[in-house]
Amino acid sequence: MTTYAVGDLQGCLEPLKCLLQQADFNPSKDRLWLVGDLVNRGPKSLETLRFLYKIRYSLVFVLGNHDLHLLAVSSNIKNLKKGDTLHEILEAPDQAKLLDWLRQQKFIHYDKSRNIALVHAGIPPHWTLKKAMKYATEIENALIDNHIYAAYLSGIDGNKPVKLETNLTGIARLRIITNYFTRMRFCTAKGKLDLKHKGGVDTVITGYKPWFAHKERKTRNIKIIFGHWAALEGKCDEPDVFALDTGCVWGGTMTLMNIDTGERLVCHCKSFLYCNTEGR
Ligand SMILES: [Mn+2]
Repeated sequence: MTTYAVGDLQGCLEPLKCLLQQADFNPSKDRLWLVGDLVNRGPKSLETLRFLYKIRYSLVFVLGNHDLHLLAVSSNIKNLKKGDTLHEILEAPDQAKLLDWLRQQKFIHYDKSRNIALVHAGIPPHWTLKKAMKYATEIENALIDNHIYAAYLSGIDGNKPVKLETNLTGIARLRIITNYFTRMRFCTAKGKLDLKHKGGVDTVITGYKPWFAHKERKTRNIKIIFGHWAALEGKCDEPDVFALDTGCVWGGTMTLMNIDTGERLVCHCKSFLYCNTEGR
């Protein structure tokens, strides 16, 4: 049994299949971890979800910002945005089954035996793993609770507040926790977010650093696998932090990593003519 992790799919099914074939992936034996953003901007969001649903017992995954956007759009809570490629899912006869399944997923997965956490964007530097697990539960509960679901999804857009203050309550609290897990790139040592900059690690914002680069980061005792940040091109100099988004949907590559050996396989997405140059 081998466990692999793959970067952001965003509806790019052929590159995923290419990687699974290269790895000789067997769903009855092996396991596949996904960093989230399974859908949107790419060409085959519906087929990707259907493919993953079929092998759902072999999967572990966390939700990304695009997955949350899909849930909001499909519940008529939000409108489609320019560049969204979610139309097919919204018209699919099996959408309820697929979306229900998405709704039940987590924002962090921690594998105790390997001491590895899987998240979409990251874990802010001032949080311990224990805190991250606790905060993730708050938004996971909001997602599955029929009384809070609509309010949660309609209230999570926005860049404020920039920090989780302990006394913060209500939708603002759920929004900042969601932004940490699904949209974070740069922040201060105390977890103040900058959600505007999307460049690489050399982007200079005074007082801010990539979330993983803070010296006093409280998760230095665990391994972390994440996606979301295509500008990193899969490179992260921090020991035990693994960036897997290599920008497939933007004409880059898709990356699959054996989580025990660190060995990586790459599929060049341009060969599938799925290069998407629309805005992110
Ligand atoms: Mn993302």
